[in-house]
Amino acid sequence: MDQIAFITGITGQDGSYLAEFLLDKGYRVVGMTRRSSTDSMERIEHLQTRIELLQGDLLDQASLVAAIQAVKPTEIYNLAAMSFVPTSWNQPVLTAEFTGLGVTRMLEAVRQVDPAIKFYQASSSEMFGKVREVPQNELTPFHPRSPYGVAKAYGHFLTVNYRESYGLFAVSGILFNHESPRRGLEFVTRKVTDGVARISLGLTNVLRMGNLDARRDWGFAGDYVRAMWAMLQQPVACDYVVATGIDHSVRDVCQIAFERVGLDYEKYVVLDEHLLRPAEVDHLLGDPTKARQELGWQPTVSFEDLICMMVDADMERLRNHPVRHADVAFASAHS
Ligand code: NDP
Ligand code: GDR
Repeated sequence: MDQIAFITGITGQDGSYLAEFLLDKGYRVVGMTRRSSTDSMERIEHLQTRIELLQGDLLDQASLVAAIQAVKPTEIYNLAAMSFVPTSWNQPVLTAEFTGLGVTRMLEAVRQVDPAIKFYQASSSEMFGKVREVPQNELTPFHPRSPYGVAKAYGHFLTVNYRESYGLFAVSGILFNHESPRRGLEFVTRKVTDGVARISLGLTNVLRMGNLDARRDWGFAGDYVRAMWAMLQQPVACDYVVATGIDHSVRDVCQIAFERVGLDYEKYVVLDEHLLRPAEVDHLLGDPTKARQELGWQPTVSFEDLICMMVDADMERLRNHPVRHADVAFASAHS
């Protein structure tokens, strides 16, 4: 049978890598995009002739049902969400609608159209929040620390519940932070690598940061999409933690990124208290043993290589394109 993948959130970081990966595997790939007055196709521009796009929105049940009816996918990857943690405090209701209830709408659409469709839900290490144990595995209890984390926990349990209630092949991938040159500019790794490139090119001389002591388990997004696919190829649906098993601090990100261009981060990084979060997740470290054993999954890019890859890509981008000063203002005001 032909394999057809339907990806929500295809214009995001993970959607673009997943689309590339599935195309290489011979899938027909259809992505869902929401209507916008501006173009958000930057990450999938190079795939435009190989993928198909359909309009739909996680807030609109009928649009989801219609899209799934039209595409008849064998697999659905639900990657769409409001994914930036700080915004979830400013827009908690909308975050719950997109990131939480959006999962219910997708699962209901699957049930209504064809319960044989395999379903992947993009869950998050943010569900562990104020962690109960280190490292975190599939059995670690959740204690989310932001409206985003709470919404993701709802989506996770709903996915498990639809599997148990209706026998759907529905899996929840509990992914730890993963980054790339396509990461949104407001997330910490990309904010630092973009800031380093701007400083190195003489476009600015300061990088305002929040909590430098927060620790995360960071990997490369291109590796993580392989795990999403592998979960849907298992004989039995279940949930997996995907992580490198190695943690670093935000300070480490700064140090490595600045060193890449021969600079000392301490001369440029300034603490901005406005960037501290109402409730912080201090330390996330994943235990990917189950993914390694059952999916045969392993990361291929080290933390150091990831940060250097991102610095190099931002240097290249900013050298080649005229700088929009609005970008700088936006980044420092909002992230
Ligand atoms: P991005 O923020 O890069 O992409 C989010 C995507 O969701 C975009 O394509 C966006 O579309 C789409 N979207 C947002 N709201 C809606 C809506 N109402 N209807 C339809 N589409 C919508 O996220 P990532 O690629 O980094 O992450 C993918 C998923 O994985 C997310 O669910 C995220 O929460 C989760 N996750 C991510 C991790 C990471 O480290 N990257 C770790 C763990 C989980 P548009 O372009 O129009 O804005
Ligand atoms: P996170 O990612 O909240 O873990 O969520 P982010 O990169 O935003 O923050 C990581 C840590 O860095 C600290 N930090 C800063 N963060 C940002 N954005 N900007 C700053 O200036 C800054 N200074 C310090 C934060 O306090 C935090 O501790 C990401 C998202 O992709 C989610 O969608 C996903 O679910 C989780 O990863 C796993």
